Amino acid sequence: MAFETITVETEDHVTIITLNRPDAMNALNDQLMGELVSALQAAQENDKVRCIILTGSDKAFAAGADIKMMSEKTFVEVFSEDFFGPDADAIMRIRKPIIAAVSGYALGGGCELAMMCDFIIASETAKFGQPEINLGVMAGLGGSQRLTRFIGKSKAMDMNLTGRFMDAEEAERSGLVSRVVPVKKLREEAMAAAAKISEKSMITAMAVKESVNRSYETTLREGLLFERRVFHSMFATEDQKEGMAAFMEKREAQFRDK
Ligand code: CO8
Repeated sequence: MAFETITVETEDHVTIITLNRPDAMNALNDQLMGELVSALQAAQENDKVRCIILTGSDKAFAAGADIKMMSEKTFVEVFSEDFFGPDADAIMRIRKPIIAAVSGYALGGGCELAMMCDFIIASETAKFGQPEINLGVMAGLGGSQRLTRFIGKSKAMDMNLTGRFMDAEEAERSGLVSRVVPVKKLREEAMAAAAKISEKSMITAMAVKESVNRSYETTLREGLLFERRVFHSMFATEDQKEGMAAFMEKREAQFRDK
């Protein structure tokens, strides 16, 4: 597939999608979102791919939705087309693990896109923010919802109301990102994490993703029951037998995604 606003490479079992609109700090427009969804769906359908990395440039993961594109839109247009809604839904339907590898600006829709991934590895230069209020709008893809669950009400209010940026160190301290690494090591660290995930049973990895995500959608009681039932169901897989046998035989497990 030929893309203009992203690049896509597959190395071993990992698809790396790089946002690539350098002149616009990787701002998200209709074309980029469409291409991103296509690339993610292709990775989902490719049996060889076991993990996905979404990244940008050293300067910007993405500086938000494209302001030039949005500036002329009317309420009727954004409401009728459900602006970015179907794209966000499609991203959330990807069942394989997605790691966001963030350097530079992750602002507005860029921060929200990173939060749609399963976890975020940041470089020391990463800056997160929900500065939409400066444009006379507010977050629309999770900046008032996911961010609040990730970092708590006080910090989410601070970010959304003042529009200030959060650096990588504060983002890690607040639980927004899982680790911070030097900018030169970002790709290597993300690839190493993706390689680790690729060694696991894909069935189990998808179940983990579904279960952790469920914790944001439901009550603790329902979530715990969901988790327990998924755990029980894993005893129907060959990979559970293999994983436990390998432990007892003191060897590496050979998972077959069955
Ligand atoms: N959209 C379009 N173009 C952008 C964007 C953007 N979000 N961000 C940067 N650019 C462009 C600039 O216009 C500039 O282009 P040009 O050279 O043609 O003028 C180029 O990128 C470089 O940017 P700067 O010259 O501004 O670079 P600086 O290093 O001085 O500043 C910043 C970098 C801090 C990232 C700055 O560009 C900035 O503040 N950008 C805007 C950040 C922002 O407000 N983001 C939020 C956008 S709104 C949003 O994301 C809503 C998402 C929800 C969607 C809802 C769906 C339901």
